[in-house]
Amino acid sequence: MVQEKAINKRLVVLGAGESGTGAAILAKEKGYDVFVSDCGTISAPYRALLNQNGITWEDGQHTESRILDANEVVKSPGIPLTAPLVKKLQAQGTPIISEIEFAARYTNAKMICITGSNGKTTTTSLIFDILRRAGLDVGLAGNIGASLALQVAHEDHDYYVIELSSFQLDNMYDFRANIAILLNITPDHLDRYNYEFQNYVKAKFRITQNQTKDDAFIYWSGDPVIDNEIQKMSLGATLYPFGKEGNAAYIRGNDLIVEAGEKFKMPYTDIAIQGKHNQLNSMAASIAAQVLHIKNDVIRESLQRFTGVEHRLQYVATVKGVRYINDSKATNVNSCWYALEAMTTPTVLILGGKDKGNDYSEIDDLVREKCHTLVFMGLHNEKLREHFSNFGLNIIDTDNLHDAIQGAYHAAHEGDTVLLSPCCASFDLFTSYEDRGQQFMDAVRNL
Ligand code: UMA
Ligand code: ADP
Repeated sequence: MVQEKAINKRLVVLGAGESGTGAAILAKEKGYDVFVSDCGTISAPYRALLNQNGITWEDGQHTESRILDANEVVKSPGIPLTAPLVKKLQAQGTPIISEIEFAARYTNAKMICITGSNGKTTTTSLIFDILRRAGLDVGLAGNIGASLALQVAHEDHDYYVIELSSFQLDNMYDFRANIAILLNITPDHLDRYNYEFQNYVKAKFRITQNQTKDDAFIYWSGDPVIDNEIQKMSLGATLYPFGKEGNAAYIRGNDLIVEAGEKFKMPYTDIAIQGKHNQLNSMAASIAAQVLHIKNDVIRESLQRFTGVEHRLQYVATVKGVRYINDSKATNVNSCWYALEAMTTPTVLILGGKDKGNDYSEIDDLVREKCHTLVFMGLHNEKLREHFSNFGLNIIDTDNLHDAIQGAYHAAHEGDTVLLSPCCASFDLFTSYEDRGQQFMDAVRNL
């Protein structure tokens, strides 16, 4: 643990959402002179928390003179590195760190960190479930919703299972993950990385920085991007690849096999979360558990009982013989690929939203194989139209959820599946992917 001398140190926190508010509260507790600045409107619960803790804040603006005077800045992950103020801070050499980096200075907990383009939340939640079942004192933190900083301030745990986004990793320097998991890397968030995939790849690999041989790096060996990057690097951690026979975890015949500790075997059909992607997530989680010396019986029980997280290939209802599936969290093309891959009936696919620089060709083959109808749901469907119009499929072009669901409902036949797996962010029509998923489920239940 690095214990900084905080007294009189001027710390500015940029952004007062979940991340920034948590960082500010921890900083105040540790004796920093804290100032929080948010250019939007700070929401009422966070404002109340800041006030309760006697923290000075502003919203509706970033007062530059005060911010540029900081000794150190904690930046919320939603603020891009290209923001003019961030560039000014960088130019004058002010250290800018993420809330996770800051919080980690004040805990001795073991850190189990999960990143990847897809599967982070599922794998993080599954590992959390295993650790809790094993009776460990564990917190769930990071990109999954709850800030690490607030937990460290209020209820420090022995272990943290932390979902890390590339945005959080961008500003991490001294942080060391005891267990780092890299699930996969496919294009996402390219708008934040100057449309250079390699910049995004590098951000993901920051999860391995500072690791030593006492730490574990668990990664999918079947991912060509990860494989290529590993060839170029010298990694300090003990490596636990998964996915191929002979790795620390793999599928042989009908069995999931894990060999990072005492050999563990179970039929993969007994895993509660289904689909090839969830087999991979289960491998990563099981290796992490074995590295932590958790008993195989506990791992088995968790894999059998953990039923997944909302908005990820979530069954909603069957209406007139048609199954409706909510995969609203599929906010990039690769996650939609796995959703389509898991479909076992003819499919009506609802997709569209805020495009993040998508290349839809990745799903071409599966769309041709599984879908008879595509429903576009977004304010800017031009790219979808251009890409899919010559596939010879039934295309329904909409700009709202009501029309999209009605279109899907009339196009689907008994025995089909209607799948919401949008490939895109939700912000053109909805406030979040949760809002999109919830509205979809409500509408389906009202059909
Ligand atoms: N803001 C500024 N200045 C700016 C831009 C924004 O002050 O130039 C302010 C906004 O007005 C707002 C605040 O910053 O009040 C929001 O900060 P934020 O967007 O970083 O959001 P937080 O509530 O702090 O949540 C963040 C993560 N959000 C993002 O990365 C966008 C949460 O991940 C995370 O759970 C939380 O920290 C705690 O770690 C959410 C997410 O959407 C789930 N993540 C992305 C994803 O999964 O795709 C990466
Ligand atoms: P993340 O937190 O990385 O966004 P989630 O677990 O929330 O990951 O899943 C997001 C989407 O990706 C869902 O549509 C889910 O079905 C799909 N998914 C889950 N795991 C994987 C994986 N290992 N590879 C590809 N897609 C996945």
